Amino acid sequence: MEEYNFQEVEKKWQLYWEKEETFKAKVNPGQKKFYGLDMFPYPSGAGLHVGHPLGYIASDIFARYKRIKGYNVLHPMGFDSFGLPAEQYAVLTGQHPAITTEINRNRYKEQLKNIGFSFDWSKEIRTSEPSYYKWTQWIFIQLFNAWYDKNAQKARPIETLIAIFEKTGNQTINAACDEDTPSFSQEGWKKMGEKEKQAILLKYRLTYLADTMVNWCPMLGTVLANEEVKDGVSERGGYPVIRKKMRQWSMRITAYAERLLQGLEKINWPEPVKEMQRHWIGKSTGAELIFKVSGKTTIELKVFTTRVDTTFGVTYISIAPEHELIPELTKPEYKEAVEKYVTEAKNRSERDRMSDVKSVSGQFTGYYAINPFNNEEVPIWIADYVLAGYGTGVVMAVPSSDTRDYAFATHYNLPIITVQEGAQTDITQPDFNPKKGIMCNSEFLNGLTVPEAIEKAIEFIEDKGLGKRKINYKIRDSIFSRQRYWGEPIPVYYKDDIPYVLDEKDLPLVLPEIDEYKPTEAGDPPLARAKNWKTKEGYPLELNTMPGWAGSSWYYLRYMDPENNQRLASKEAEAYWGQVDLYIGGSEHATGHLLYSRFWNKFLFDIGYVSCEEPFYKLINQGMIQGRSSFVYRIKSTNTFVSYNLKNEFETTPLHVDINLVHTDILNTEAFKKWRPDLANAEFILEEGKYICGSEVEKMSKSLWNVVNPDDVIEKYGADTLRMYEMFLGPLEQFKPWNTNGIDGVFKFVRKFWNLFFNEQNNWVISTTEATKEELKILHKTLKKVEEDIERHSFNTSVSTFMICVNELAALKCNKKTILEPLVIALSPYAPHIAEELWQRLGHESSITYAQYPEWKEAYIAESEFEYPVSINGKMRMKAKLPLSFNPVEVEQAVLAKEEIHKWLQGQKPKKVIVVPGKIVNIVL
Ligand code: ANZ
Repeated sequence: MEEYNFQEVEKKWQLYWEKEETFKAKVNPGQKKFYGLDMFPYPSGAGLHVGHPLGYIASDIFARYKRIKGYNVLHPMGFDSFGLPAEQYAVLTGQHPAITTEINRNRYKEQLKNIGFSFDWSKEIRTSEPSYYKWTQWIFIQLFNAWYDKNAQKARPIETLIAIFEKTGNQTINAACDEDTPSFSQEGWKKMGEKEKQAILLKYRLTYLADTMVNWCPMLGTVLANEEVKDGVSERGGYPVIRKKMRQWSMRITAYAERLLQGLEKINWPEPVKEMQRHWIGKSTGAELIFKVSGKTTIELKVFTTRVDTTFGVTYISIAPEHELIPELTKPEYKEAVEKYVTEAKNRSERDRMSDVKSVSGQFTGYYAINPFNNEEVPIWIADYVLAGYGTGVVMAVPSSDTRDYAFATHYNLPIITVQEGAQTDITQPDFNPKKGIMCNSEFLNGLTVPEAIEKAIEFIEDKGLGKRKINYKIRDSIFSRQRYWGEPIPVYYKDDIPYVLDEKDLPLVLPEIDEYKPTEAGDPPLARAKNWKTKEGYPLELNTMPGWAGSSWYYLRYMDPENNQRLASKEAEAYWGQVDLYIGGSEHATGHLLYSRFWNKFLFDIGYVSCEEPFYKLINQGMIQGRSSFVYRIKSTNTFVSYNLKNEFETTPLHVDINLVHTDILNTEAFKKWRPDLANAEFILEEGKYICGSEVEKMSKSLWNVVNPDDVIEKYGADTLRMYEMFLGPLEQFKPWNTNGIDGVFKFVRKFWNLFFNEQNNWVISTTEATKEELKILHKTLKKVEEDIERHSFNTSVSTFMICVNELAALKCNKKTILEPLVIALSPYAPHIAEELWQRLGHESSITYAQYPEWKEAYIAESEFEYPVSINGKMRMKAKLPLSFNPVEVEQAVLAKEEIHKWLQGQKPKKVIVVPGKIVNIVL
């Protein structure tokens, strides 16, 4: 029998889809829409491995399913094509990153096409194309020209802010702005010169230049994000990193903190991702409380606390090493120690400082603060667990209630006063004494729960003027400047040192050509190498570029209308496609990309360019496919390798071996010797004539030699098998090892399905005879299960349902059109190539893509009979198969009429017969 020629069939349909533009999506207001999106890849030099397409396969199945369910589907793909690896390669080789990127993108595209995805390639975008980043730059300009009105809870044009300044200054305004914004009146504003005015406006703009503490790595010549720094050195390369103030562009994401938090309630995302975002936004409700300083009437220390109710337990105050009051707050005899401490502490990254509970460190200043609740003096310390950028940078330390304060107090022998949660009883006075500033809470906070005590304590301090209620967010504004080449130029020029944005008509500001892709000797970013990097008028242009997340923060919008050069997407297309209905991608983007794009989307919503406040309605994080690495064991200081089960007799070092040299754990020793020159004369200690390798499940990575290339799998088994197999591996969200053992089963399934349509001579044998009840039941229960599973994104169970179905139909030798044709449609999202081929052979002229999902009918599935368990005096004794249509009386009669029952009744007459229809029969004797 001739076998199903998947290679030929798959190529045929891939070409057909391309030629016919089968998946091209057009706005069609009369039809319901579905927007299914994948996180687009960065085209790296290594190409795709089988782990990458896992999510793409799932979303493709869903997109194809939605089409046969009658939806107009937008399912695009593109490339996040700016980025560091191409730049680093360029630094090393001089090869322009655009060239490397283009080569990699072509390879990715080809690999993706081989898998048979239903992407609308006419909508492909690349973030590094000027026609794309023109709009990334345009968004930057809009952010620059906007401020955030906290009363209206939205972004507004900067002109409206200027108008307010001109009328009333900034004293009545409720806006998101820099901490150090000075207050000025209407006259004050009018008196300012252009430079001064611009400096003030920068403090309000949604993207702004400011001196920010950054992690600066002199050797790499760039700023690093917190997560790129470990123990004071760069994660890549291990170069020293210092904390340094630099003038950087930032995005005022903090203005949107509350909306980013609230918006999470309106979207269908995995709870852990929402929780990570909540945590990242870090809303905390508490109070600012004022501590006076003993002997320093000029200074008041404001603390932020979430637990005002514990103020009685305060035994010291700690302030951040960066706090600007430190010089003033240091007694001369402590000056030297304080300065030394401050220098050391500043160089530790925030993350280290927060997480390192064990190695607490601090320095006493010589001054004391006064506890406003009881007038006790407590020492003022500098401690690096206090962060400058959070709250007020000053903490009232309560060692009895807070673990970090406790560790610190124990370390430095500071007192610990035990306070009872929410109820402190050891104070004698009944109430606040305004003269002495003493209060007690025996009647005041006693017996309350913690939240009640906090609430009451806040009311109390507000009442007495000791402080006020305060909400803080942990989220920081995002630094937006990168000292790199391969990113979007920031559309800014400088006049008199003041930044101005380019005119929109001058966009895109195209990345200039430069001779080398690294910083200049003077330490300026690579763009400083560009000749004539100036505006037409001769003003110098910005040298920093945008970070990797800029282009990916809005790409889902561009797919809607990628060729538009008037707008980032036409109103019509945006209104129609709206929100992404299903977004599939890795969980590593939980707080980066997924937060930034929500922020930009909300901003674009505020200025009227998008119609949905949240960009992604449903999110699924696919799990990772791990690799199965193979190991050989080299006997120490020899070139002899010992087989797995004998290795304990020697002292060995394990060595990753290319999995292509290993088959079912047996090493191809000849190929191994040719693998690397140093192995040419390797010797082996075998077991039963074979060299057995060890194995381990690890991340799939080139460096671990465990990468499986989808091209190879497709070559051997076909894309349909790859698609179904990836789904079959387990639930989409789970992490799971790639294990080719099961792939044969899926491969057989595909051929078995094909064989339902052909006889042994490979002749088409589809019959038009009417289907039997049994066949209909198999079909309809399959359709039902598959539909229910796919709706809840359970793809692995759908695949096994198809397998069961095909086995059952094969056993019946079913070749009826009325059964097989609907099945082909239902299978088409999973195995689109074979489905197209059979569909065509079934006599259809157009693609199966737009067939209609077959409706399943309960009537065919419903069981007509039920096997009742019959219990007698509580013991199950026999079974009775009866029609489900019987009423209880009929069931009772039928059971009692059974031959077998007499054995159990032994002539006795039942006292009672209880029938639960469709469930059980109980006989009481
Ligand atoms: C007294 C107290 C008692 C506190 C207690 C906590 C527990 P969240 O919830 O994260 O907002 N804090 C305030 N500013 C800080 C800073 N810049 N760096 C480090 N810690 C700071 O935490 C707020 C609490 O963290 C505040 O409430 C303060 O300690 C501390 F049983 O005040 B608390």
